[in-house]
Amino acid sequence: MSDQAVRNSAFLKAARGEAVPHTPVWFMRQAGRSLPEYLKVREGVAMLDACATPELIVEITLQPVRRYGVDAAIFFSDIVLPLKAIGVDLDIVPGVGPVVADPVRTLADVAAIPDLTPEHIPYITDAVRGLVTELVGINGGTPLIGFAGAPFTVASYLVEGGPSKEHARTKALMFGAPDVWDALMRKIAGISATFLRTQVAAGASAVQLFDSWAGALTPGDYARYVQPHSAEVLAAVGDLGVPRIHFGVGTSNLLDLMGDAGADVVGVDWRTPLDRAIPVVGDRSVQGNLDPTLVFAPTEVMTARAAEVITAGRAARGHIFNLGHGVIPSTDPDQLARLTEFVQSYPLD
Ligand code: 1CP
Repeated sequence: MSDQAVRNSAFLKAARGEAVPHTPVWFMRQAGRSLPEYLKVREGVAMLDACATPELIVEITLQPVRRYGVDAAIFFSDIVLPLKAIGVDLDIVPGVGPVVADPVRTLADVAAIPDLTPEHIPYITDAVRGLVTELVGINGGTPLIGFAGAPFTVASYLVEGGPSKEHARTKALMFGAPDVWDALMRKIAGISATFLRTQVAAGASAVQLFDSWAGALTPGDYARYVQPHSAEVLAAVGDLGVPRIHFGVGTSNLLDLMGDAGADVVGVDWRTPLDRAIPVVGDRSVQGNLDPTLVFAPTEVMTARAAEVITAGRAARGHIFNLGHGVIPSTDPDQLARLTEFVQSYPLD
């Protein structure tokens, strides 16, 4: 078992578009509230404190790998962790999400946000190193996915001050104050790029850029106000030789642009059938996209739908099975175990 084994894992092969021994599978938010072992280690520990404690990061990241034998681990952290690390006054409020004390609205607000350096996040480097050492010995070598928030999605939390449905203030800034918008997006792009580079430098084998809320945009606005900045983040890790996954929710009209931003793999949510997504993303791999609520259906209904996803994924350059968005906290872990087993043992042709 070695780095070579990790490089030859089904997950990385699919990401590179090479032949795979089985369809690789992992789940967005595979660590977290659906797991009793997660709830146990998080008892009395605030989310952002957990994200700054290497032993907890390692343990929580490994929990779903041990339980399900998924084909990749995703680093346990949050898209707002880098902001916290540079001193932005924010918290992750249970049941709500990230809440920012002083929302960013002006050029002076943007100028007051420091750039991120690896020295701000030594616990990230330590945790990635610890994880990579452990993961090399799990299931013949399991890759670690590093991640960051894309500029638009992170900007939404900074500008709104918390979770938002409409992203109205964010888009008002984008439309009404393009100079402030541009400065903010450049600032976040630099922060996300450093966050990704730090994880890869410490041993992460792939990265995922989460632009969860990009689906709020028209293709024209995405291309003009957002894509160049996400492209900057993806380009910043282009020399590191790791596959880049680019994911958003409700992005059926943006999949080509998200691919063109510099992705090797385009993440697709469950609303867009893969047979529609694949011609749009062209010569890239795809990741997705079972409706996350199908785990609440009878097992044979869930697996029948998973089979459809796998079959449709065959037309892509490479396919990584996932849910169309994160694991819903009330998900039964035993259903995810059955789903993992089903995907990994599904005949190749
Ligand atoms: O106390 C808790 O358990 C809080 C719940 C929680 C968890 C488990 C939050 C708060 N973040 C996380 C971890 C997390 N966040 C991971 C690693 C876990 C894994 O994937 O196994 C990742 C990749 C994220 C990324 C993240 N955070 C995204 C992008 C992914 C997505 O789901 O679209 C987003 C949008 C966030 C913001 C955020 N953090 C937490 C919540 C509840 C939210 C969403 C709030 C909202 O609806 O706006």
